[in-house]
Amino acid sequence: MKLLHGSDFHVGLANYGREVEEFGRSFDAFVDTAIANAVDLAVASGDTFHGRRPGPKELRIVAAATRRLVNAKIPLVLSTGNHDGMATIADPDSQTLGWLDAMQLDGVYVGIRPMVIIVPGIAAVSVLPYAHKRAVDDPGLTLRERTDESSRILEESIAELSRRMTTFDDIDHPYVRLPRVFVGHLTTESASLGAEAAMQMGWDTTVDPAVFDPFDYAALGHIHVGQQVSPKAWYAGSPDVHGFGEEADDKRFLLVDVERGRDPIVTILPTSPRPLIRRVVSAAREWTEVDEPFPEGAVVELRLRPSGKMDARVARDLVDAMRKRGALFVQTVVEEPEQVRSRSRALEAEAPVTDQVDAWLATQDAPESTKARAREIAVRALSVQ
Ligand SMILES: [Mn+2]
Repeated sequence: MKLLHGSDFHVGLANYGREVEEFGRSFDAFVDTAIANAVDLAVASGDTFHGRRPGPKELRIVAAATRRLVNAKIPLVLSTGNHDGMATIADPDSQTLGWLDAMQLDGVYVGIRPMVIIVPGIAAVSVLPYAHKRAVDDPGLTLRERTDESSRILEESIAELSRRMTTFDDIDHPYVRLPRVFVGHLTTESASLGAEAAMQMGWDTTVDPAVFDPFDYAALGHIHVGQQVSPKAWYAGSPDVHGFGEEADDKRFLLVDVERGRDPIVTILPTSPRPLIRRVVSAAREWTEVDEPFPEGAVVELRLRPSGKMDARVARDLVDAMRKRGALFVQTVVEEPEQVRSRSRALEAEAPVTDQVDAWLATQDAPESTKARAREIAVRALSVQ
């Protein structure tokens, strides 16, 4: 069985001069790729929409693309993400994708609650909607205990879904040969986070990726850096570059060959996100100098690093020159001397997560034992966007 796995489309996001349609084109490309590869199943692992109240353009884009999959007779399974989940916690009627579920389109399965979906002749699919950690908010527990407790509940929910599938193990069961697929939007303990995500420190529930071992493939969403986290579990990542710090990440869909009882065979299909590039113009150079060419339509972050007072007109000329060379959008950042000094600090986006946590803890006034414990929790519970 061949499936196409995409995730974190964020249709509705429009930043750096980009239109809503741009992120929509990635969802269209996902459908085109599914049809071109004649897959048996398409899987979108959450955050299809960027917001819980998608506007008419976003709805139209997703509805039209979904219709094309229906016409091509390719089943589609969607899970919900943190961006397009319930508007009200614990109220399934407030699910962003509720309208799509209500339409009951042939072969379109929306995971607005935990469920095992039988896609006839293709796969048995366990879907787990995004589980918000606030759903486990026992005020009697410490933050550490709450984080552990929500991880335990999440792992138990996944184990329960895989247990439900063990009823198919009987050799005479009609579903015994069906590949078992998991679809969900969550963080795993071993995943490396995106540069942007690493800067947004917070608390998020994490699961041990070993919990996916009973499945033949786990199609994960939430972390925007595409990666494999266990023999069975992969993040497709976002097909678009959302912001600076992730401009060097490879963006992709995953074409996956899944059979019952063996590890998945995954082929990475690169997407074509709009290039985001950084250009630093330092005081050591002439202000008017923009000698490096960049791709047509690029979003450019122009970092000005003046040693003295900067002439605003010169900065404007630089932006104009970049636009003439084909930049879609130029964001100007003037680095203050303090920022220039801070560049060497570990809080640089390129630094490993542990260094960033250490750098932050170094600024905190707390006993070393508390810091050590905070470090341990922070490193394993770093949240993502
Ligand atoms: Mn996302």
